[in-house]
Amino acid sequence: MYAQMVKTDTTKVRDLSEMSAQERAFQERIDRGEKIEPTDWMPDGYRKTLIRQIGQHAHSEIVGQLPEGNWITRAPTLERKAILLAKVQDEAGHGLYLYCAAETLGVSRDELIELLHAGKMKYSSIFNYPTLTWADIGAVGWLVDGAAIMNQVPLQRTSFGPYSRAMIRICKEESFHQRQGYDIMMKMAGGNEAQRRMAQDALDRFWYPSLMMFGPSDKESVHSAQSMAWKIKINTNDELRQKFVDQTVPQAQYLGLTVPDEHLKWNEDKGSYDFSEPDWNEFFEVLKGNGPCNRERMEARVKAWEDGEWVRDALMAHADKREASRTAAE
Ligand code: BYC
Repeated sequence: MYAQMVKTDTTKVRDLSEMSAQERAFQERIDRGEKIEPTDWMPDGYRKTLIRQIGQHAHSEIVGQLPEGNWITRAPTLERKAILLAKVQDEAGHGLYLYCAAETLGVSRDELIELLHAGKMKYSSIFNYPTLTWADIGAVGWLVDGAAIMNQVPLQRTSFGPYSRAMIRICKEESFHQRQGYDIMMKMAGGNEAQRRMAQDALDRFWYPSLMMFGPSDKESVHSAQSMAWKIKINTNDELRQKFVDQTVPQAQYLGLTVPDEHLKWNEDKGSYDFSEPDWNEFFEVLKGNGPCNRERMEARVKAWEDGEWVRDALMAHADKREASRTAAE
C-alpha cells in the first residue's frame, strides 16, 4: 500500500571534505547550532527529509484523532467528554501547525494530503490499532502521548526553525494530554475488579505498539544517520525507546499494573531496564497497510476530504470575489 516518497541513500553520511563549499557552509551552520530558516539555502536532501518527516508527523496528528474521536460520544461523564473533545481538537491544531511548517519548504498542504491518500506518505503506525474500551483512551494518553513527548521534546531543538517552533507549542499541549491519560488509568486501575482488568488489558495491547512508535531498531533505521548529522533528529530510535521504557515502567508499577514483558528487568550496570523488542514483522506489516485498522483509517480520511470539498470551494469563491472587488475599487 505504501510507497516511499523520498528514496535517497541516507545511511551514508558524507564527510565535510566530500562536500561542495555551499554544502560545507550549511553543515557548519548546523554544527554551530544555528537554526535554518525557509529562505536560507539548503541541500535538496535536507528539504526532502524535512518534508517527509514533518508531513508524516502532520498526518499522524490528523489520523491520530480517529481512535480517540471514537470515544467522544461514549465518554463516561460530561467532564471526561469535554476533556477528550479538547484533546482531539488540540491534535487537529498540531496537524495544522505542522502542515504550515511543511508549506514553508515549498510543498502545499493539498499536495501532502494527496500523497497520504494515494498511500505515498506514511503516518504513525500506532493509529492503526483500535480503541476497544474506555481504558484504551487512558492508555493512548499515557503511553501514546508519552511516547510522542519523549520523541518531540528533543525535536524542539531541531535545526529547522519553523519545525522547532511548532514543537515548543505542541509539547506543552502533549504534556496535558499525557496527564489526562494517566489520570484515566489511575481511576480505572484503582476502580473495581472489572475496571482494573480493563486497565491491564489496555496496557497489554498498547505496550508494544507504543514501543514501535520510535521507529525500527537503529540498525534498521535508514534515515537516522543523515537526519542526526543535519540535526533533524536529535536522538536515535533506540535511545528514545529506552528512555521511554525507563520512564514508563515505574508509572505502571504505581498503577499496580504489569508491563506485558517477562524479560523486563532492571539492569544495575547500565542503569536502565532490559526489555523485549516489539515484533518487528508486525511493525513492517502495519507499515505496508496490513494493520488492524489501516483501511478504515484511510477510508475515514478520504471521506472527510471529499465531504469537505464544498467548504474549500466556497472559501476559494469568497476569496476570489473579495479579490475581484478589491481590484475593481483600485
Ligand atoms: N510509523 O529510518 P527510520 C502523536 C518509517 S503523532 C510509521 O528510522 P526516521 C499523536 C519511516 O518513516 C506522533 N512509519 O525513519 C497524535 C521510514 O519510512 P520512509 C508522530 C514509521 O524518519 C494524535 C522507515 O520507517 N510523531 O504523537 O529517521 C494523538 C524507516 O525508519 C515509523 C512523529 O511523526 C512509525 N512508528 O525516524 C496522540 C515524530 N517509524 O519515510 C498522539 C517525528 C519509522 O522512508 N518523526 N517509520 O518511507 C520522527 O521522529 C521520525 O520520523 C521517526 C522515524 C522516529 C518516527
